[in-house]
Amino acid sequence: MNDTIAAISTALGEGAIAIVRISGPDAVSVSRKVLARQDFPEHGRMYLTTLHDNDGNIIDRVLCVHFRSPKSYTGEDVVEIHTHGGIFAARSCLELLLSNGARTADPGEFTRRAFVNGHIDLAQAEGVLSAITSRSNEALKAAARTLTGELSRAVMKIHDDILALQGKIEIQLDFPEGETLTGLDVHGEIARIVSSLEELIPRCSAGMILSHGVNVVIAGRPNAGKSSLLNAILGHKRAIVTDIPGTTRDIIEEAIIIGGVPVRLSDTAGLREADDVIESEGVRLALEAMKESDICIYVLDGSCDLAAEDSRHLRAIEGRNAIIAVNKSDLPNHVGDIESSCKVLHLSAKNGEGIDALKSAIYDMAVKDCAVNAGLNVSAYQLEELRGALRDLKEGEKSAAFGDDVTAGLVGSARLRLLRVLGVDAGDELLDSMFSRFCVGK
Ligand SMILES: Nc1nc2c(ncn2[C@@H]2O[C@H](COP(=O)(O)OP(=O)(O)O)[C@@H](O)[C@H]2O)c(=O)[nH]1
Ligand SMILES: [Mg+2]
Repeated sequence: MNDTIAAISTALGEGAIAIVRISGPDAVSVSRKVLARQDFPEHGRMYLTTLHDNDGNIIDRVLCVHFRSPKSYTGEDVVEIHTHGGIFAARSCLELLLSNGARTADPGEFTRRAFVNGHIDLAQAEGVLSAITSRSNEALKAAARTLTGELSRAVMKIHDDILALQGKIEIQLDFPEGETLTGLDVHGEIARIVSSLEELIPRCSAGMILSHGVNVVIAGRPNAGKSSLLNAILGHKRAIVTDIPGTTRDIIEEAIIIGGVPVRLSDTAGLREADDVIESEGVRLALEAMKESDICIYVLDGSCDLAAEDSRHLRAIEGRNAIIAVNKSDLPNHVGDIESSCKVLHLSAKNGEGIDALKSAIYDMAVKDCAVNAGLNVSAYQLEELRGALRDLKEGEKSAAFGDDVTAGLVGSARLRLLRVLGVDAGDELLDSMFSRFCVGK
């Protein structure tokens, strides 16, 4: 980490400005080689100057700013050069910096350096990534909470409570048989820690949903009105609707935000024994998509009798996250009562009746017990560690009456898991996988 890295930190394309960022011990000296102005840098002050190539030709008029170590994003000396937008100015600037001693930054390397230098922990790094990738206001708020340290503080507080408890258990272990530390209630203390974790984990699951969205698949027999339903949910015509069965053969995917939750909606080919190869491939894909969905909306044509094939699919979705949409409520009902433990909604894709109720049902099913309005971002790895810590503590709670080695071991294991959520002692492999998810320049 004693080299100096550079990258374009803004998206490439036409725009007012582009920012090239340089970080490392030679950030200032390398920048000076490509800038006319030599009298900077005062910390945090913007300078107007020109960028020139190695032959002295002026390339662009730019602004530059220096953040002196350790008061910078990475903790190192950082220079930012603000060129004009578009592709060429920023790219020329970067190439000049590279030809004067800087190296191209890897994806997420600025943030990785911020982490290694102790400016942020791994939970905050996840928040940074989520802020960049957020697709809704709710997701952005979760990212802001996380990157400003709300999750880190909550995890640290639980960690400290465990540490204090561990100390007490250890004293207890040194006591002679039969004697107990006065006022020590291991069981009660673990229970309190368990409930803090039980409050925190749904917030993290919510963050996961806000970041990754949910995969909702619309399935059903031909002509049930699946494509009409997709269009009705989206509020515009996306899929072709006809009265010819077998119109939709491929999977049509569209993104929509419902109550701040990003939803990927897929319309699929109607489920039937198809005799042409294209349609039967469509049916195969539809069945696969149904299986992999987070939520399945099974559409029935309410104006027809229930087909044997429908009964079979309804049985298959029992117990799953599924909504049965009895469509064509504008026509007389022929399908009768649907016996299922899944939620059944009567609606009309044609006149819009019941569509809002369907969206609410999708939202409720997606967020279930998650605290979406208080979401926090974690990676799958971090969420697994938090859940593991909860498991350890619950196990520890069982043996707590004895206040013995077993309890001490479990409580200790939970504490280490919490440290891993923050990235303490994280190995290169974990950091590689974490930061490779970032873009270059962040
Ligand atoms: N009356 C009525 N007709 C509908 C409704 N939804 C779809 N349809 C009609 O049913 C036929 C099949 O619709 P489509 O969306 O293509 O069904 P898919 O094969 O399941 O995708 C078309 O003629 C639609 O106009 C509805 O709610 N009410
Ligand atoms: Mg269709």
